[in-house]
Amino acid sequence: MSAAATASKKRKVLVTAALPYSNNRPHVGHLGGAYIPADIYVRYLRLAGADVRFVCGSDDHGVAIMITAEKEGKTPAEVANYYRAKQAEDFAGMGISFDIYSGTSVCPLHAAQSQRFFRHIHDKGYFEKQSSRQFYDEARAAFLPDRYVKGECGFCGTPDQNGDQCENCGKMLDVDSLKNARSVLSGEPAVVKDTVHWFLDLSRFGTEVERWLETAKVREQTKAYVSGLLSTGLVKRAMTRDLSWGIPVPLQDPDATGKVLYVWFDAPIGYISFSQELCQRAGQSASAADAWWRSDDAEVYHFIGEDNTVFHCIIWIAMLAAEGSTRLPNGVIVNHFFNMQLPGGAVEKISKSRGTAVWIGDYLEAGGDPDTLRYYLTSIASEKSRSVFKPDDLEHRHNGELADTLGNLVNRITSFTIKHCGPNVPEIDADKITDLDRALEAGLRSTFDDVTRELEGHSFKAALERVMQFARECNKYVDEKAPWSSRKTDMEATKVTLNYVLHAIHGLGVMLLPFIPGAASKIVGAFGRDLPSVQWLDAVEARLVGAPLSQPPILFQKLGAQPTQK
Ligand code: B3M
Ligand code: ZN
Repeated sequence: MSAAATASKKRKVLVTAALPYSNNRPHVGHLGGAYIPADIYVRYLRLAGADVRFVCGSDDHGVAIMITAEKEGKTPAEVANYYRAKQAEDFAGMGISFDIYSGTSVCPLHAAQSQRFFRHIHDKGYFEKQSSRQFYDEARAAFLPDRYVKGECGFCGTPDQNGDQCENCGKMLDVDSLKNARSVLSGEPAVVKDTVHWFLDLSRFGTEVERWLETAKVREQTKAYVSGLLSTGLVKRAMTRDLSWGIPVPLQDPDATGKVLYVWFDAPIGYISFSQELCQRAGQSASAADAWWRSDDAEVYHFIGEDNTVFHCIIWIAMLAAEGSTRLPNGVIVNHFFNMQLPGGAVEKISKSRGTAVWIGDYLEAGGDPDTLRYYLTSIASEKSRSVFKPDDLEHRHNGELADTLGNLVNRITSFTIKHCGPNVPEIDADKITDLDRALEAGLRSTFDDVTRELEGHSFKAALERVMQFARECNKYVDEKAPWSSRKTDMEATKVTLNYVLHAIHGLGVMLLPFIPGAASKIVGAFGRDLPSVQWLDAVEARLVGAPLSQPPILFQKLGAQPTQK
């Protein structure tokens, strides 16, 4: 049985979703990769009675934002503020239920928290100040961090790679292993020059990372990937940069002048500073966030896309171990990317520049139902390997699964019951209960157990499939029991059928709340239940006899259908 269902003490869980760079609006790949799975988990935990905080915000520093600012003729802060607001709007439109959406350049606690972290690690002697060779753009007289340079991976030869990591082989890259590097700023070949930086020798924390990986909740392929990186050995990484936009390096050292913290140093600290900001907004002190970040009773989970794995499963763990006052996360849940099927059938990577992305803002603006997209993205979730987003498939599943299997079941059973038995869940005569009815009830229970287990194990796709399998069982049950004909000869037996299937529908509604909150709240609403009072266990334990029943609105209109003639 799940911890959530049996624990007497309230479980405390903090869930984060990757902080998107604030130079972009989210597309379906982002949503399906991190934000929807995190939101499903959070909604489930809230229903299960846990004390949850869902923390996110934008990653405002770093080169990505500077490049956009340069292109758009704006300041980095203007770019960050613009996109942060758009991101918040898109996430809200999709029902992503963050408790806070802050930003690393606007959270009032973030700079100080990041500097404290840096100083603490520095005071413990874990940084090595070193002159290092960095790419440099002579035309622009600027050092070129990670993403300001592109070149060929020296390990596998893949062209057009950023300076930090090869997208193809996953190896970390540096001035020696990135070949034929060119500056993104000027397009000129990048030269290599000396500059002083503060390095964290990750190999000093190899044992901590390894030990963490043994017990952390991570998917199998994540574990294999990180173990692989550990076995080839960890390197020193510079935690400072020569940039004008970022959090100043907090040291009284002339060499620190003009330098800022590496964006991947300050960004994950955002998880902590935003949690503190959330506490302050609730009228508590910032240190109230320690109940999650420093207590062994709490759990912390990070949801991310595959490209962020190294940063969360190695660098962040090493940073936390070095700093020492904050607990390590209980899990890092990684999803792979989606590819996109284009008209004509070809499959490509989602790419902004090639125009293959489906933007959330566009989807919502065109009147797209957030539930449909949440459902579809979960049903194709890339939990084990990359999967493909197929626009036709989205419509197909919406019509076949959401409208026909689910919506139709709910609408026809509620309207049939109200018409023939009145506006309450019917009472039943126990003598009329048959094996078919008992089997449906047992099916609801086993579905609930399976779905709970899958959600606890972060297998959201399997959890949703299991719920929908039960929806099909419900349809089969109704077809077999045929209440539309039994009502003519045996109203009492018909009431049993309706009572049982209504309990099942209610259970479906509760179990679907994390996945498709809009439609699912209409389902539980049909039983006169208002959301805050609904609990996860109600899916199987609610006693609904006599509960007021109302006809919910049509849950899902078919997509692509011609308007019907009146
Ligand atoms: N901003 C990378 C990304 O948006 C980075 C994530 C930070 S999570 C702390 O993919
Ligand atoms: Zn490579």
